[in-house]
Amino acid sequence: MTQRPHALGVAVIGTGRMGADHVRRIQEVTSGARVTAVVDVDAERAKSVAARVDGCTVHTDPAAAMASADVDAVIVASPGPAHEAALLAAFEHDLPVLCEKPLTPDAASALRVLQAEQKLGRRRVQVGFMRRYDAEYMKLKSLLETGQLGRPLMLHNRHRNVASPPGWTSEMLINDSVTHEMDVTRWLLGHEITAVTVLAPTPSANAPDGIRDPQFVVFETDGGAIVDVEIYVNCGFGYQVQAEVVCERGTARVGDGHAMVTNAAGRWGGIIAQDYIERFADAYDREVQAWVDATRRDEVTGPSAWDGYAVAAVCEAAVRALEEGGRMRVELVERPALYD
Ligand code: NAD
Ligand code: ISE
Repeated sequence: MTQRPHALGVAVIGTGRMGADHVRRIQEVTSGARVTAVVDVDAERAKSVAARVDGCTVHTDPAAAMASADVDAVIVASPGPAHEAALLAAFEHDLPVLCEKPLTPDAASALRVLQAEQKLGRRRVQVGFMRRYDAEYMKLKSLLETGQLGRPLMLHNRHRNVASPPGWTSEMLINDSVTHEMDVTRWLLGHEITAVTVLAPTPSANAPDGIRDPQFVVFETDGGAIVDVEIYVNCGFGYQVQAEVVCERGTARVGDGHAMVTNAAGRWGGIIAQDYIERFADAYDREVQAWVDATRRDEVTGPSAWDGYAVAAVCEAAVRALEEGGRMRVELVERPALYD
């Protein structure tokens, strides 16, 4: 197996919350890579992130960074609507990409990316569905693959955030948050999601005006499983992501966060993480290292553009189910051979 002898030069596009964290990660945690360029439409933000990295150039145009001789690969961490342009530019420069979720915000644009990647004739994109790199989710996947528990019948998920950022809408609970459970369902069970129903109780008093929070989302899969997701993005008390698979001969559950339990003063308890950066720190580290290692071997592994497209299609059906009520079928194009 051949591997590039030099460290991978990475351009990070978007230097907000995730982008800045990926820059830190590559510089301080990841081996075999260094950040050579950062890009942000907000030049001041990009400059302040680049100031922490020796020799890093600053750009406001992703294509200019991609044309640099010391850029071998790209991390896209701009908002979802900017992903398609960045991905197509990376394809033109024949650069491998780690693209934060979502691949793109809707199925039509995701399909355009899928078609452009097929024209290249090889995979170029890994999508940032980082739960696949979380130690607990990986154990759960391995257990299901042994078949010991029998066929999965149901998957229960809880996804809670402390508070939604300003400007959130009811659709974003699906498009921004439940996307992770869509990917987890497809990956853990190895099924496609075929239909979606969304129910919403009277909104929590914590929810900003007009936001339908929490929501209860139900998937049906082509493997005959039923999956439910409680999404509650203004729960106030912590960041919690839990999953329990119910199989024919047993159940398995992850995400209880019982790394340390204290007993004192007549009480027992632990600490709840407050955000995804804390809860999934190890998963992001593993995800980026896996991407760097594969890229240096000239391979692409992990969640593919097909996975990004399939999730975008489920999101569209789920948003229709939220808006119109009832059960919506998910329509997918035929899976191209490149993603078999
Ligand atoms: P953010 O708003 O904090 O940062 C986005 C940055 O991109 C901003 O600095 C903005 O100025 C910049 N930007 C906007 N348009 C751009 C363009 N066309 N080119 C270059 N830069 C541009 O957002 P964030 O929370 O860091 O989210 C970024 C991405 O990461 C999104 O796709 C989001 O869904 C994803 N995300 C993933 C996770 C996860 O758990 N995997 C968590 C949070 C966010
Ligand atoms: C955010 O964009 C993420 O991807 C987080 O993992 C998720 O928990 C959160 O709800 C989203 O807003």
